[in-house]
Amino acid sequence: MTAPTVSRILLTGFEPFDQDPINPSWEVARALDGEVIAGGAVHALQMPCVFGAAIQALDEALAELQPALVICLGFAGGRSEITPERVAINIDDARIPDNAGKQPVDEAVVANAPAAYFSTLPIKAMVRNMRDMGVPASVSNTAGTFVCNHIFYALMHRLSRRAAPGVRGGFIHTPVLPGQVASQPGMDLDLQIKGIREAIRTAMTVHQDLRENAGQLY
Ligand code: PCA
Repeated sequence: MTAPTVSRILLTGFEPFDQDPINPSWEVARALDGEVIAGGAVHALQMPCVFGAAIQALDEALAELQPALVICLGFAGGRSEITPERVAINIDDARIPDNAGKQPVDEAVVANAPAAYFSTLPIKAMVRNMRDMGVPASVSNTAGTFVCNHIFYALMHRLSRRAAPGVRGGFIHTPVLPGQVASQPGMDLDLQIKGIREAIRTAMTVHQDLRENAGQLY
């Protein structure tokens, strides 16, 4: 008898940056490493917070794993909810240097490529399902212009060109942990892990996203 096939899910998180000793996005990814969620085995990968090098790490993981689903996580200081990102833009504009001291200003992530890509994850269903289980979540319409948007754009560019059709991917920002930023309450790591597990389960099982208002006036 042949063993049932388990597809692979690539789940990335970032190393700490900007003098923060911890990056919650990696803590969440590594906690889920090895779990099987809706028939997909999670492979966690820590990404360098470095322009260019992060894309290289992503490319190597895509080639090696041939995942059926790719979700990149990053930390968003200042946010208190889990925020699936709607759109990646083709620009690097760094307010602070990355971990290698690089600080690009108004450079394309990929030269001569489209201005933007939408996430192909069911972002509204993910938010709905996370909220339904008590995890604060909302759709975000900007992933910024630092290394997170950089890797999100590179991922979507690659997936749009891949020979294997139907590989879905996108990016989710994770919020601050309690105590990480003095002025913010933060979200417990366990709750963040629960939310991302549900987001992955949703991405594995919901093929048509909800048509539900998640717009913003500004
Ligand atoms: N957050 C940064 C880069 C790495 C991370 O975890 C960002 O939002 O761009």
